[in-house]
Amino acid sequence: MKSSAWLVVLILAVAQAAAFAGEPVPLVNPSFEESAKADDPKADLAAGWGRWGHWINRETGWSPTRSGDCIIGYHHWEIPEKDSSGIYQDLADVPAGCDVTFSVYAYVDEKTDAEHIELRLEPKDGGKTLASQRYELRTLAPAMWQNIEVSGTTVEPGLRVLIIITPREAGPRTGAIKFDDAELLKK
Ligand SMILES: [Ca+2]
Repeated sequence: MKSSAWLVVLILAVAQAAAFAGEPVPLVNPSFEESAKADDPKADLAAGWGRWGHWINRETGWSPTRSGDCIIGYHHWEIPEKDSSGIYQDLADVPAGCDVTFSVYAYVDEKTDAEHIELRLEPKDGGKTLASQRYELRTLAPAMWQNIEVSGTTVEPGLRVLIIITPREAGPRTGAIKFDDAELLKK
């Protein structure tokens, strides 16, 4: 094949990859480096993110991180109850009828026996689930950063993205899960 033909093939492949990848929608503080408290850089709440439940904290001293110095750490071994914990962010600048993919990197520590991680899409400010993807902990390889994602389509303008962890049904519970580098893409 002539070199110009190879170039055409390469351009088409790159264009296809770009179309598949989608267009980034900026998240606030996707790597969790920014504290929610201006006077406390080590605050356990990340700027731009809401949260609920037990022991899901921004951590400034855990390792490994995937990027930067901070992550979200889920302290499964310290969870006293069986209800879920999670974080979420609302985005105004996503149009109605938009195909989106939300992803984050998760690192499951060895011997973590939580039930599952759910990534969910809801309307902005919450409401009926638009899409949900559940990852059973036992199906995730331990001790490595891996990308997990959920895809869906908005109905109204705006979007809420959520990361939800369900602990083991009954204690004692072991292990921890780290999260870093969230991303939102739209088509
Ligand atoms: Ca980070």
